[in-house]
Amino acid sequence: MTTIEFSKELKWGAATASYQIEGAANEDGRSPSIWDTFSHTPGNVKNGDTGDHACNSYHLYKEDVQHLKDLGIDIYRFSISWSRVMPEGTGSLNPAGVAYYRNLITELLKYDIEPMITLYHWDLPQVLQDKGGWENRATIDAFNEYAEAMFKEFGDQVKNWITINEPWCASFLSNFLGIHAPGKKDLQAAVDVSHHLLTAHGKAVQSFRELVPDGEIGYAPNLGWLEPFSPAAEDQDACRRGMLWQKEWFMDPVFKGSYPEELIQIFKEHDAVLHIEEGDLELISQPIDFYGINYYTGSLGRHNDEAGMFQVEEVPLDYRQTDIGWPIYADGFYKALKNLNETYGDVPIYITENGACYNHGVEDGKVNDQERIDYLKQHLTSLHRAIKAGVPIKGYLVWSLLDNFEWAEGYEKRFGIIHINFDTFERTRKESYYWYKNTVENKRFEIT
Ligand code: JJW
Repeated sequence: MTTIEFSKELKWGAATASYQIEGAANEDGRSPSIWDTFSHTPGNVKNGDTGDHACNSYHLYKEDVQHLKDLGIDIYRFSISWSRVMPEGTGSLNPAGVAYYRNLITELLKYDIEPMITLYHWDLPQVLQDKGGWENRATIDAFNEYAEAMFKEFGDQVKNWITINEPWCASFLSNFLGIHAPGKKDLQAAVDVSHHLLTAHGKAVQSFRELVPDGEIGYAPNLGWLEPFSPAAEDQDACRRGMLWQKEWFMDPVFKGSYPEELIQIFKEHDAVLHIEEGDLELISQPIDFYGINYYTGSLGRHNDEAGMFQVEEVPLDYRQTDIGWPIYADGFYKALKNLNETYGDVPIYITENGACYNHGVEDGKVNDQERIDYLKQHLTSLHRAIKAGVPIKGYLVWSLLDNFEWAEGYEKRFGIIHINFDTFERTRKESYYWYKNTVENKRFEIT
């Protein structure tokens, strides 16, 4: 038996996002977001699922906080629905929307659970999309207006903030690959969106320093890990290009004040130009207090002429994958963290998301999701290795507290440590919930 033990300082948490859990899409003055439009357009989401009802957390938040309390965690990461609190995208606040988050925060603080707010978890108000969305620089100012309003409303009670979640997904997956809202397939649009998201991040950080001087703010890029298939230069190069797209494109501007030249050139060869205005990179590269990493998967990568813009083909290391088809590569988690620390220095890191999709159902009142427990053990072991290697990890947040609306995959793909019956909204704690509770309480687990 082997024991993995963490220090008392490491914070533990769980994460969710507004559109994935709240439901109440048409209640109390919330306006539609791009995800309402996208999910209601046939063909975009598996089984025609939408976030109209989701987990109904808008009404059941007190029950959800009880599950958090019993879990014994330190931090709950959730996101604010921009269109719920500011239905016109800019301008006046919707009191009912603000009250929902105020009540949630109050409930969390009652049990000493620290709130961590994500400002943008992909649900842009549709009214702003109608004016060009993130392709339009005006959305940078709109985001800042919304962010400032939230800092003023909640900055006294909430000290942990994240500006943008997974900018790669919100730009390239959404505007180049067309898989997420708004569902475009336009490289130029995606490049513009990526830069505007980062600029919006920088501008909001600047406002935060004025409005919440005692708080901490960061952003949460997602990345997988591509390990070169062989030491051959062509495999190394292919992986470098693949990682540049996920990592350096979204992190060099923040930590080095520049975009990777090699990638600017590759985009140019595909007729997409990076448009930067004066002052953008200064805004983007302001110091942040931490960054979040969302890690799920990784592969070996090798050169293949036919494999897209970056000529990198992914080869799974073994045949195990989670129920969403993502290869399991816990070693990549360690390698990614170590590499990030070497590349960007000792900026504190939260693991803002890590978890696994397994679609177990309820049997005799139980959900036996041993595979999820195994996945968490493997990844927490990698995390422990990274901590041992000197990477400054502040906390680990599991994705997700609840099964929820998994974007283009709909409700079929389940990431929760709590099972949701999407007809009755009944919550059932999975075996992984009890395992995580035990791990959080003891700061350790056993590998047998
Ligand atoms: C990539 C796969 C084609 C969320 C992707 C699809 C198809 C070339 C999970 N993280 O629900 C990445 N998630 O809201 C945030 N992260 O393309 C939180 N990334 O490629 C979770 C989906 C994702 C993806 C999904």
